[in-house]
Amino acid sequence: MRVLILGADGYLGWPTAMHFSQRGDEVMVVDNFVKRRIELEDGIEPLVAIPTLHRRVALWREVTGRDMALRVGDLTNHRFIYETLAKFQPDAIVHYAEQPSAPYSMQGREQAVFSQHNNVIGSLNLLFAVRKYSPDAHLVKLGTMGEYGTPNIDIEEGYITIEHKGRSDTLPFPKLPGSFYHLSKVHDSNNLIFACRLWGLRATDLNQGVVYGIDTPETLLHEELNTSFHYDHVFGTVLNRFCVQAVCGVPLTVYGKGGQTRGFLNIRDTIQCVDLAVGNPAAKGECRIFNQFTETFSINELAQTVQRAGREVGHNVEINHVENPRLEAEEHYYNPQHSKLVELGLQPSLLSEVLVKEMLGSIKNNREGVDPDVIQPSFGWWGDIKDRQQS
Ligand code: USQ
Repeated sequence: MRVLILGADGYLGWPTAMHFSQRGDEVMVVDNFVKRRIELEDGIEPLVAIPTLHRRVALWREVTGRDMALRVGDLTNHRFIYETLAKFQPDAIVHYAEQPSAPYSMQGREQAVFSQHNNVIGSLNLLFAVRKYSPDAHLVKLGTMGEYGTPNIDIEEGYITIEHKGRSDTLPFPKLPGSFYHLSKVHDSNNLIFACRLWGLRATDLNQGVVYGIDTPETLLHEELNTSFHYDHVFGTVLNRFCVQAVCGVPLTVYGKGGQTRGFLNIRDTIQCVDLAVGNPAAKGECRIFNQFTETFSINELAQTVQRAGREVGHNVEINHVENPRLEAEEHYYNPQHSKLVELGLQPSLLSEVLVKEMLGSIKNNREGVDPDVIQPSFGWWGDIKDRQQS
C-alpha cells in the first residue's frame, strides 16, 4: 500500500511511519515541525534529544534498507497538501498533523487561535485535497476521547440512537470537550462526517485515549530511532509524567482530587489500532468512529500503580495532590464503549506493574536529561498560574 503519514515527526507519527515501512508499504512522511517550534517557545525538550526527521529517515534506510519519502510542509497551505496527494496518490492517509497539547491551547488567546487554526483549517484543506486528488483513499484521522468530555451517561462509539417525543434517530454522540485543543478535534469530526456525507469520502475517526509508553519494536532497532517522549506539563501525558517523576524523586503531581477517569492505551496499541483501521477501510461515504483505548483508570489509580512499581525497584515515590490547573470534573461517572477495534482483532498490552517497571528502567538510563523546572504546571486553564495566585 501507499501510506501517507501526516505529522510524522511526533510521538505517534514516527513509530507509525516505521511500522508501515517495516511492513513493506510505500511510506511518505510529512511534517511542518510546529511541535519543535512550541518546544523552543516553552523551553521544553523531549527526554532524549531527537535527531531531525531527515536524519531519522536516512538512518531508517541505513538500518533496514527501506526508503521513506519525506516532504516538509504545512497543511494550512492548501497548495502543499494538494501537491502532496497529487504526487503520492496514497491508498491510506494517517493524519496526526495537529497541535496535540490541551494545556498549550489554554495558555492564552494566541495559543488557542493557533491550535484551532492549525488543526481545523489544516484538516479542512486535507479534506478538499482528498476530494480533488485521492477520492478513494481511506483517511484515518486521530481524534480524541476528550471530545466527549465526561457526561453522566455511557459514551457510545461516535453515534447514539436517541428516542425523542416518539421518534428515533442515530446521531453523532453529544460532545462536551474540556479545552480549546479538544474543541478543535470536535470541529474536525464534524467536518469529517460532513465531507463523507457530501462527497462520498471514506474515513475513520479514531477517538484515542491518553497514550503512554516509550518503545515500539522499531524504535528499539537503533537509539536514534527513538520517539519524542515528553514528561513536561505541556506535552507530557499523565502516566509518562508520573514515571519520570518517580525516577527523579519528585512527588507525583495528581491534579486536584485525582478522581478524573480516562481511557488509556500503550503506544504499541496505538500503532496496532491504526494498522487495523488501515487494513479494514471504511466504505465509501462512511465516517466510522472508533473509541481507541484499552482500559480506564482514575488518576489516583495510576499514581498508586506507579508508586507500588517504583517502590519495588527502589525509588522513593510520594504522591502529591496539587491544585488542579484545569477546569474538569474530579469525580464523575465514566463508562465509554470500546468494542469496535477489539472486533477487528486488537490484542491489547494492558498496563501492569511489570510494564511500569520497564518504563522506569528506560527513563532511569536517561535521567540526566530531565529538567526539573518544566515538571510543575506554570500555566493552566485561566492562563499563567502565578497571575492567578497573586490575584
Ligand atoms: N493529570 C494529572 N497530573 C498531571 C498531568 C495530568 O492529574 O501531571 C490529569 C489531567 O488533569 C487529566 C488527565 O490527567 O485529567 C489526563 O491528562 P493528560 O495531560 O495526560 O492528557 P490530556 O491533556 O487529556 O491530553 C492527552 C494528549 C491529547 C489526547 C488526550 C486524550 O496530549 O493529545 O487527545 O490525551 S484524552 O484525554 O482522552 O482526551
